[in-house]
Amino acid sequence: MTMNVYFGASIRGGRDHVSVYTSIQKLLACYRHVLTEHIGDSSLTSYGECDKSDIAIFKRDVAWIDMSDIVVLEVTNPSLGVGWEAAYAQLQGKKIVCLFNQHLAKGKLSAMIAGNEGVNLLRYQDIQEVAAFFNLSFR
Ligand code: 6IA
Repeated sequence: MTMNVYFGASIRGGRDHVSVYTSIQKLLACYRHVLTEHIGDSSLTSYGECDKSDIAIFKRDVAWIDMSDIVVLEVTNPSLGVGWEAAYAQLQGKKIVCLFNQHLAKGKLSAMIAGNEGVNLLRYQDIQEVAAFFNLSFR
């Protein structure tokens, strides 16, 4: 059976790290079906995907989290939506991986992620570390 991954990262919180999201999404696709292909799409700006209402986006994303076997969140750029997704996924009992890039971060990671024992947190310096982590976790 195909295993689904929900990959979340900042959208309205800012798209500065979109190239990192694209790389992570490509890595994830080697192991799982990625439900959220728009996250690494460099053409999606913080105004993007205007053809869908916020209500439609919310309902679709909640349904995708419900369908996922694992939720992977890139949390370097603070995002209200990603924080909400982490809390929802945790309450649903999903396995959660959070990725925090120590080079790109402008501040400290929220204690609600950093201090959360229900989250598998990888503090990484470069994409090779993420690749090695996925290789170990998803094989
Ligand atoms: O608060 P943020 O926008 O940074 O929240 C980002 C998170 O919420 C991502 O992990 C997404 O899964 C979800 N999300 C937020 N906006 C969207 C969206 N279109 N499409 C899909 N997922 C979304 C937003 C378009 C909008 C900028 C007009």
